[in-house]
Formats: sequence, structure tokens, C-alpha cells
Amino acid sequence: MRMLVTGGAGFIGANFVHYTRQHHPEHQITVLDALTYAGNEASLAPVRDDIEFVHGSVADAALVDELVSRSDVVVHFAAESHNDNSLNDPSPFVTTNLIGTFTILEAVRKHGVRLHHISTDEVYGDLELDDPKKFTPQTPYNPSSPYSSTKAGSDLLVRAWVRSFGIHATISNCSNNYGPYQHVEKFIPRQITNVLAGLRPKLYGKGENVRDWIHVDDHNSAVHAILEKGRSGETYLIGADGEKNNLEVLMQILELLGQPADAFDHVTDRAGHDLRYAIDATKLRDELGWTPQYTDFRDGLAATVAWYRDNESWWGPLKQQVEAKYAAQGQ
Ligand code: NAD
Ligand code: TDX
Repeated sequence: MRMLVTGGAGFIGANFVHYTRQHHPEHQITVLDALTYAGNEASLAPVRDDIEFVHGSVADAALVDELVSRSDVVVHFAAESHNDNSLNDPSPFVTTNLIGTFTILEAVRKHGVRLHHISTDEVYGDLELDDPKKFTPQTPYNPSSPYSSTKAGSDLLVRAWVRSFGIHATISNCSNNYGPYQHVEKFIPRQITNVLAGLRPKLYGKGENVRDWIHVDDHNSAVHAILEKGRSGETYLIGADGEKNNLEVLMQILELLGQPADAFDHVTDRAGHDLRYAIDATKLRDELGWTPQYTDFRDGLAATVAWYRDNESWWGPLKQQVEAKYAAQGQ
């Protein structure tokens, strides 16, 4: 298959390209990426000779039309992805997440090309800490931030294009990913690289917020399962039963890096901070036979810590600017 991967220079997209080269080398890959602050061509360096890379925006209708016309499937990762940034300036979130997805939809409609749309569990809002329920495909949408509301809007656009125009599309909503090549603005890489850079890790509020962690390779193996066996028009929730609160995750990072348990700072909480996410992935497991490979969070986290230790040349140049931005907002 000729596969167009949008956002392939970002965290999950780059890991998807590596995963696909390794496990499904029969696919031809074209990456379309705008190389925003979050995109990094260095993340694709090991496979650069095996793929086509196009520098451009998913909101560029002429470019998207041309690339989609010569593809069999589009896997749409490109997005503005960071909640904290969306609180400072929602504008690029509207452009990329909403207009960009609309642009992709119009091109796949015109050329009859299959789409897989990558989305997030944050579209469902949040859960109480003691709520026995998890998110299911039936949970009503209730997003909290500019980021999650634009992702929710993009999902609804895809659903409407399926129903109104009969396009061939699937959607997946995944929980929090961790692994190599994740930008140092995000929780786990920020704390690891803070310790490596001699800075104290920063915890928002009391650290009681719960995220449902999944290794990025498990997310991407699920995307391949959906590409192979998913039913058109369906939404699949991706998660690996990895609920942990932020304090627990930070304690594991400190321990893995040989730091005392109190070697961190409490900082200003995020506005509108979602309390808890939790995914029920029964449909994905039962209908498509998917199972995660990274069942031990600590092992996956240790491998991630080792990756950041070994790849300072990848994250070092990004670090100072990110920390200056956080410091200016008291975080
Ligand atoms: P990321 O910020 O690391 O990467 C996003 C990529 O998209 C970057 O390479 C960036 O340059 C590119 N991009 C941004 N605007 C673009 C535009 N207009 N045109 C083309 N490319 C553009 O994000 P990520 O964490 O890899 O997330 C990828 C996708 O997965 C997003 O759709 C996100 O909503 C979703 N998701 C992420 C997580 C997570 O935990 N990170 C969980 C669930 C879903
Ligand atoms: O320095 C920090 N300290 C801290 O306590 C940062 C950066 C975050 N946090 C907290 C906020 C969250 O409760 O850690 C948790 C995780 O934060 P993020 O890494 O910013 O992720 P989150 O907001 O949960 O969203 C992530 O998962 C869902 C991705 O960034 C989204 O793209 C995805 O949709």
C-alpha cells in the first residue's frame, strides 16, 4: 500500500514510521509534516532513505490533494498536541486540528482514499478518581481544553464525512503515550530530562491526576490492527490498562535515575486540569484480537529513561526554550 503519514516527524508519527518499516516493510511511506516546533526530521534519520519526506501543512489544500491522489491510505497523526500550549494560544490548534482535518477529508472524499484518523481519549473529558467506569465508544464527548475540543471537533468531522459522503474512514482514541522521541514539553520526558540536565522535576498541583499510560509501540500496533481489520465508520479506543497518578510516575522516574523521593518541586496547576482518564479497550481486543506487548510499565519506563540518557543530542537543543516558557508561567 502507498501510505501517507501526516505528522510523521512528531512523537507518535515517527515511531509509527519506524514500526511500519520494521513490521510491515511492504508499505511505501510518504510523510507530510510542517516541522513545527514539535516536528523533528532527526526522528526519521534512521529510515530517511526508505521513505519520501514532504515538508508542508495538512491545511494546504493543493498539496494535500496532490499527495492524497497518489496514496491508498492516509494515517492522520498531524496535530497541535500540547494542552498547556493550547491554553496560551488556541489559534494553531483550530488551524491544524480542525481546518487540517477538514482539508484531509475533502481530499480523501475526492479521490476515494481510505483514512485512519488518530485521536485522543481527552475528547471524553475526565472521570472522578473513584469512578469504576472507564471511557467506552458510547461515552459522550465532553472535552475540557482548546486542544481536546479541537480534537473532538476533528473526530466529529470524520464521522459526518462517513455518514454524509460515505468516505472509508476509521477513528482511534488513545490514552497517554510514552516512549522515545517524545517532545520534552510532555510530562515523562520533561521530568527525565530535567534530572539529566540538573534541574528539579516539576509536578502540577498535588500530582493526584491519573493518566492511562500506553507504550507508543502498542498504540501503533493497534493502529495497524485497525488498518488491517477495522470496520469502516467505526471508532476504536486504544488503551493498555496503565492507570497511574502523576506522583507515582514521578517517583518511578526519580528512583530509576537514582534520585531521592523528595527531589522535585510542586508548581502551579494547569487551568481546567482533567482529573483522570481511563480507557476500556474491550472492542479493540475482542473484535480485532489486539493485545499490548508492554505490560510492565516500569520496564517500558526504564527503556525510555535509557533512551533519553543515550540521546541527549536529540533533546538537548530543545530543552532551554521549553523550560524558559514553563518558568514564565510559574511551571
Ligand atoms: P507531536 O506534537 O509530537 O507531533 C505532531 C506532529 O505534527 C509534528 O511533527 C508537527 O510538526 C506536525 N504538525 C503540526 N501541525 C502540522 C500541520 N499543520 N501540517 C503538518 N504537520 C503538522 O504529537 P504526538 O504526541 O505525536 O501526537 C500525534 C497524534 O496523536 C495527535 O493527533 C494527537 O492528538 C494524538 N494523540 C497523542 C497522544 C499522546 O499521548 N501523545 C495520545 C493520544 C492521541
Ligand atoms: O511538567 C509537567 N508536570 C505535570 O505534573 C507536565 C508537562 C505535565 N504534568 C501533568 C499534567 C497531566 O496530568 O502530567 C500529566 C500529563 O501531562 P502531559 O504530558 O502534558 O499530557 P496530557 O495533558 O495528559 O495529554 C497527553 O495525552 C493525551 C498528550 O499530550 C495529548 O496529546 C494526548 O491527547
